[in-house]
Amino acid sequence: MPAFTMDPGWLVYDPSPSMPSYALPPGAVDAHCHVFGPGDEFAYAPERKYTPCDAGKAELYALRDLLGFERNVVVQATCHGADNSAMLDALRHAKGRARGVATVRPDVDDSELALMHEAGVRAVRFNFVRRLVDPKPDAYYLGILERIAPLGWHVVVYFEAADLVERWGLITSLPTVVVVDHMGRPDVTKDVDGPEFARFVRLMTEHENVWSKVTCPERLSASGPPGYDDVVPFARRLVETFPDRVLWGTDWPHPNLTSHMPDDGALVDFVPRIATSEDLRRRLLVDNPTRLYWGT
Ligand code: 0GY
Repeated sequence: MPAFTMDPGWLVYDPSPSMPSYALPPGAVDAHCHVFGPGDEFAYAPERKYTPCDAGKAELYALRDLLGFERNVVVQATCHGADNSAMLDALRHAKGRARGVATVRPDVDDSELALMHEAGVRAVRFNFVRRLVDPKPDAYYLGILERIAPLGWHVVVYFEAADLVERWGLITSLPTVVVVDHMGRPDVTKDVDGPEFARFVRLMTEHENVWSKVTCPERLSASGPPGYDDVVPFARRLVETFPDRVLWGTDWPHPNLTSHMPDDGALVDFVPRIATSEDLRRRLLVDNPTRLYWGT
């Protein structure tokens, strides 16, 4: 018997994705992906809101090689809470080809932070999405910020469009680079020029430390596969307006999808539709993540 049983109805990642038609440039980084367990080796957190399928480092790095990425940024998933063991183990087996984004609590030991840095962690994630975590007061996040300041780490934030209004003060007060997951989860059935997305664009315009991942068409789209056409104008707007502050990643193994599981090869083929020149694609896939996570 496995230690954990995935949630009923959980959609498992595609075990045999297609080869993308788009050939990724040398040095391309998958800047948003996760590892789940395996649960027998790295237990899922008692406070988790979901139990996923196991999806470990071997499968992640096989996907990296198949799609043509050179590096990964492995983001701590909420099913592991603040126990970063699976993510750190993935980094330690990547031979320098992976960096990490951790979840920590304000009382984390300095020695633990130092070990994480050595393994390749360069950021913490503040997650405000209520179906994934129980919300905490702003002071909690500011406590974490104090702890990571000596390490020079940045902050990755995950919120839904409505949370941006509530957390605007906190998010705009962060003194580090702030990377927003999945464009702040816009409602892509609304107008790209409407007030909701304008608020997000204003965040990035007024705060030059704010970056965005132009990720997850499969999660944001109402029109669905294969084209995820409704997501294109949103992602393209950010890529063209902020070409030096955007990142892209697969989001493998795609937690909590309910309608369909994407083909990761087809997701790579989405990139040329949102970054329409070779220069924009090189900045999105190579230059920006390499500068932010490898410092070069
Ligand atoms: C994502 C999105 C989700 C989940 C998590 O850490 C997580 O559990 O990030 C989601 O359910 O929207 O970025 O993988």
